[in-house]
Amino acid sequence: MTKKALITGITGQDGAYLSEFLVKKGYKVYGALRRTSSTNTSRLSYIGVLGDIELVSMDLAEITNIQRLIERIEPDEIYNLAAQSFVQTSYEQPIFTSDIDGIGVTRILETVRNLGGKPKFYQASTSEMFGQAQQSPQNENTPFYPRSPYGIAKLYSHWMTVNYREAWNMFACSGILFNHESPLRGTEFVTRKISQGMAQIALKKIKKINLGNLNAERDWGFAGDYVEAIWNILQQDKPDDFVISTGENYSIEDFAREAFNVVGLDWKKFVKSNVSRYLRPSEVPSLLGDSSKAIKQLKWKPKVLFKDLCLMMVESDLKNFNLTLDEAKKIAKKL
Ligand code: NAP
Ligand code: G4F
Repeated sequence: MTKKALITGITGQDGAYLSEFLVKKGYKVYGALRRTSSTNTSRLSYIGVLGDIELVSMDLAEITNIQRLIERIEPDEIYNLAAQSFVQTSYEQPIFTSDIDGIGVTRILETVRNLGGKPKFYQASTSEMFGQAQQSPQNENTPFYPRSPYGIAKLYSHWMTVNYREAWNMFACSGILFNHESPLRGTEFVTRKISQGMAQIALKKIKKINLGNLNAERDWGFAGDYVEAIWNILQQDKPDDFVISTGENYSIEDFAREAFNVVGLDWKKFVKSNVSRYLRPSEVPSLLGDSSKAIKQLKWKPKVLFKDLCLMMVESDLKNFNLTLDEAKKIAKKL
């Protein structure tokens, strides 16, 4: 029988990659999006799945909406990817972030519980929960120390997911995913800001990219690899939580160097650092994941690592401006 999956946050980066993955596996995919003033299904079109999924309306702020939708669809699996996912914004909108990223998850969990706990549930937990990391690398047993309203809201929903599993015997799991990027990454996140900015510099549209703290380190993987792990987590015999990461970390400076290097430019000439509006009130200095459990139990491992990820993102952003890598390299020689 065809399996039914409900993906919240369908318009986001992971929503696009996960829906592509599930459609290929033969799932009937329902993609939940919230009402906005203009349609924002561009990632789904870009990846070519818009026609293969059914879009449904759902906002994590509204429990009646969540209940009606889940009752009607009767999904086998729910992937909760919806969130206010930008850490910087969570300092400006801590209450909204807590409501959507924290209580919003409880709204889904309560709905599933009230319906007899049938659909399997995946929660998009995050390495941001490790925050001021208490040990390195971080695994499933590392104590949490979130440093942002986003990280704190996500920690609440992480523990709620654990609690519904233990208290109500639900198949509720979390993937503790480290940063994962792609050509579909939001342009406010640092990797995409750099790859897109670099393409704009090559086209002489801008002269510099303004960034914040270049010393922070992240364990960056490719979103296309990570959605495979997400699906795998719900296919296990027992519900559990897994750290998903590459096991390598690099600084923001490393990313800028590598991205500019792709076209032969020296990043130092084109990046302004420590721009105050991009500095975090409480920074997460370094994240590095240990995915031994996922490698062993899920038989999962990342395929795209740092250098290839940089190249993929730079090439894609150049292409968005109708530039090939060779053309960009020629232009770069004159900059
Ligand atoms: P993203 O691109 O920012 O997508 C977030 C999605 O959530 C969007 O579809 C957004 O809709 C939706 N959303 C926001 N508020 C909502 C609300 N009130 N009701 C319903 N939907 C709402 O994020 P992503 O990178 O794909 O990440 C997916 C999930 O994984 C998020 O929960 C994120 O926190 C988590 N995560 C991400 C990473 C990472 O490195 N990417 C790492 C760990 C965990 P709009 O398009 O309408 O804004
Ligand atoms: O790209 P970022 O905004 O990602 P951040 O804060 O690590 O959060 C992302 O990963 C989390 C997983 O750990 C997810 F849960 C979350 O949803 C999101 O996807 O910033 C990365 C680092 C930070 O240390 C930031 O201070 O880059 C530093 N940075 C330096 N200059 C900048 C900038 N970040 C942004 N966004 N913009 C800058 O100009």
